[in-house]
Amino acid sequence: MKEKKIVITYGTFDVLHYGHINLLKRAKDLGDYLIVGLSTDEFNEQKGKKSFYNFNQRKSILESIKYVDKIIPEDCWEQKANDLRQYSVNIFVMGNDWEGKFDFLSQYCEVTYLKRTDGISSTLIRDSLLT
Ligand code: C2G
Repeated sequence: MKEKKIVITYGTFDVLHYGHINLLKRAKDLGDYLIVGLSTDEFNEQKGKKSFYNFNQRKSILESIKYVDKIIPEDCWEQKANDLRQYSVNIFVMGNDWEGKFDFLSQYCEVTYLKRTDGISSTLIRDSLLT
């Protein structure tokens, strides 16, 4: 029985769009099981982000995405190393706007940065809807 390759990624995933989907699809394609550490509303404040949808709304949207197998709350910067151990993660994935920022996690698992999808962001969507 082949060991399941476990992939994890983290983010706010507000106003879900094809850039997020692109990231989630490629992350899942790297393994067999994808965990998403979804930023809580409180952690978003620490990140200086105010999401349009609250945590439960963002969670229910992500749960409907076929690439996502499990969602855990992300409520601090420091939890990643514990998460990687707790869930026996093989690959940590982030968009390359984070390039290099999580290399310290390579002591626990493979760290991969995937190209960010150009031309789309939750902010762009929100701003264009407001004009
Ligand atoms: N992303 C992407 N292309 C976009 C927008 C986002 O590939 N056009 C990727 C980001 O690089 C990130 C993921 O989608 O890997 C989620 O994006 P955000 O919700 O903006 O995540 P962020 O606020 O950067 O939070 O501890 C890590 C943080 O929680 C990451």
